[in-house]
Amino acid sequence: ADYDLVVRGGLVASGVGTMRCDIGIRGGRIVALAESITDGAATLDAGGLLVLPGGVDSHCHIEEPARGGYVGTGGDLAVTVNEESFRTASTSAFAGGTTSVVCFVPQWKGEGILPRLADYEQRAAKGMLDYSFHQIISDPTDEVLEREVPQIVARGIRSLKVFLTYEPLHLSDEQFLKVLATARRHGCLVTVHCENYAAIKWRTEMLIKAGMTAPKYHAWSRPVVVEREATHRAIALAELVDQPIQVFHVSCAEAAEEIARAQHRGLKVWGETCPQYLTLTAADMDRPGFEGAAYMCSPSPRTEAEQGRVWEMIRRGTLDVVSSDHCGFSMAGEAGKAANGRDAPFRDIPNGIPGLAARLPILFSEGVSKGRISLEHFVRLTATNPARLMGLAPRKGAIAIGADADLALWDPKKRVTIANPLMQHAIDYTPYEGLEVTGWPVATVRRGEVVMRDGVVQGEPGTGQFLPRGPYDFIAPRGVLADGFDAAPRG
Ligand code: DUC
Ligand code: ZN
Ligand code: ZN
Ligand code: ZN
Repeated sequence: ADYDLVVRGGLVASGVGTMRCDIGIRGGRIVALAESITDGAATLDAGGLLVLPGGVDSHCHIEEPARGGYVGTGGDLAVTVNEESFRTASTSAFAGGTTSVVCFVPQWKGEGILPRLADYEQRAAKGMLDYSFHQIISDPTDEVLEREVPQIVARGIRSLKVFLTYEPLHLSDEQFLKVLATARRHGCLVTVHCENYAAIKWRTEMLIKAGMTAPKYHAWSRPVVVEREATHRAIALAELVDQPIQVFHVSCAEAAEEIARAQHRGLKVWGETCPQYLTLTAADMDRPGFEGAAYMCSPSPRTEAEQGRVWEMIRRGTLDVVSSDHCGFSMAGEAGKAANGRDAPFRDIPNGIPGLAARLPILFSEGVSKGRISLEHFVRLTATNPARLMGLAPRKGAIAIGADADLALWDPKKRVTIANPLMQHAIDYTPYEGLEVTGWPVATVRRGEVVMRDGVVQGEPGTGQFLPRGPYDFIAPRGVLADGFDAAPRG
């Protein structure tokens, strides 16, 4: 046979449109797209189905040892390792049609980055998903910036992640500027968690003093204005350095409008949002006792009206990537949401929700099935754009000759009620339990191998590949400098 696998009879979707064709796969890659291909050693029947590029989730926390476990300001620094392993994350991703991720290598204050990277590389190699890394910078010493960052760039890591909030992670403006300058010198994208640290800390202290400690006050501690301010500041500092950035998990129109203004000025600023900002609200955290913790993530989910405004910023193209920000903590047991007790104040409950498997079904259903966005826009948001912005294209994110054969075979009419067992992750709940969706993946192909069929995940642990990234256009600075003085020359 000419091909290892042929996908026959599907409607193949790309970021620019759809076409009816067969796909010939050899050696894990797409080598033919034609009206009819018959000579495959194996055949996958896609009749009546859409064939989408496998999802690219460019923002997932997997098996990430976090000091403080993404608790709010003030909590103690107990270490929680995010419960999802690369193996369970792979199962979950394949169940939901996603085939590659970009996840986070931690840095802890007082440490360099290389030892933890070596440990993390070993963990990641045990999964089935293809993966790339963002390097978190929480302690930007000269040693880290001048000696270690060039080494991780040489190893194919092309994005740095900084937090403007969280006690053990946040950077001062001066530290952030130094990271931006380092990224410019060495050719990395900088991704940013934008919330104002001091404002959240102050409000949190006031709320707790007033006895307002239940999970729902998490949202009160970080209203829209703290996100808008930090987004504005991140953009301003990136403009000063002439360094491209992506603003992570935009939850509200006011922050998105800061991004839109920057884009209109010609800056290389991109914005990402997540399914939780399209389907959950702050009211979800208003449940008896500890239950509200299940919906707690940062930024906080907002209101239904805000969800509508986020959709509008997606439609306009201001927000051009939808990732999951998968960061799972189980509700039961002592390692997850209850790490600091079931009556802990909201400040001490780990932030984050699982969403790897739910991302594509929710965005397809709420977006395409409900007529908010087109099918090709869905493909751009979930695969093509994240692959391009992260430097994974043309290998990932598109169905094209020469690309990896990563596919999601999708039944656009299948109606499913989301329930935790369908997520196939290690977390004991999903915040989307009971949500009815139209459209569901029926098979997932990773580099030519069928790794999920009718919900049954296959695949050998240890087959996920690291995706090294080289220099690429999106991360090249514009060369526009205040007063023409280059404070961060490239080299
Ligand atoms: N937000 C979360 O909700 N979890 C992980 C990190 C983050 O920024
Ligand atoms: Zn974040
Ligand atoms: Zn995150
Ligand atoms: Zn250098």
